[in-house]
Amino acid sequence: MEKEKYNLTTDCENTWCPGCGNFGILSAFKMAVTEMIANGFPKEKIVVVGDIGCNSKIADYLNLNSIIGLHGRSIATAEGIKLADRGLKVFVFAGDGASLDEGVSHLVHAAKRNSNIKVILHNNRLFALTTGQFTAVSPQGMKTVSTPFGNIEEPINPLKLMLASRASFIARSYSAKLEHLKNIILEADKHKGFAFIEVLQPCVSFFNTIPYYNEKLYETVSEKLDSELAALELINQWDYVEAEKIPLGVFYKKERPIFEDQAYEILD
Ligand SMILES: Cc1ncc(C[n+]2csc(CCOP(=O)(O)OP(=O)(O)O)c2C)c(N)n1
Ligand code: SF4
Repeated sequence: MEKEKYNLTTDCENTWCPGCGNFGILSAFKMAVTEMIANGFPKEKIVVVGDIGCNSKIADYLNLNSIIGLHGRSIATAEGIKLADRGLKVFVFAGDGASLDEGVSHLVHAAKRNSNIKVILHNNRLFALTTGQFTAVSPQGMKTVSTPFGNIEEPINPLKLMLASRASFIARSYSAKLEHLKNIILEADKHKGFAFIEVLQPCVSFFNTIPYYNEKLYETVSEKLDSELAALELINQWDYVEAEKIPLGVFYKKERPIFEDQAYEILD
């Protein structure tokens, strides 16, 4: 029984491409959940909300309560779950296509209302499952099946979007840095309020960013976590165009009233 408590693996066949960054996210999340369970949190009260796409197969590979939402709508589903039972830990896994294109309004409004859910964004910078169309974070000039002459548009910066949307926890990690990602997931879990974790996740089949990230990424620790200006300085080190270095870490953290708690105050 004690052993079963820690079993997070399912017998579902894994269909990710060998070398995909999603494997690292799955491992880091399992490590984080193992710590949560070891610290006494009941496994059955952890909920995984998947979206649609390669990333969201993670829900099939985790022996946890889970639900797959509609494409771009998983954040709304997660908010409903958290509102129904504030005792649950609710983790959303979604791609950049889902959260920065189709469902961008859900992401913005969940951050704005400070819903106490944790969003883990698998940022591979394209729609991978459907064979690599461009998204809001694809580089300008990138040729994909939907931009055969090169992407005309400039990418948005999701962390700046989150800062402007009043997200109370903003962080970035890398799918190949398991310990770093695990620690950030645990920090997001402890944070009381909405948490956004961007995970840079190479898609080895359609946009292999591994050499680029291995050269540019570095880990940093912010001394002024509650300062929007300090966060912006870190975020601006990489504005999704060429950069000297790309920082990883928690960039912003500041507590403010939680949506669900305020809603229950009205109801009670
Ligand atoms: C509303 C809607 N639009 C489009 C699709 C088709 N579709 C399924 S998966 C997918 C790509 C998913 O890309 P992303 O969210 O970035 O996740 P990834 O596959 O890259 O992990 C698309 C466009 C869909 N299922 N529903
Ligand atoms: S297509 Fe890309 S994101 Fe999808 S499983 Fe393969 S490597 Fe991973």
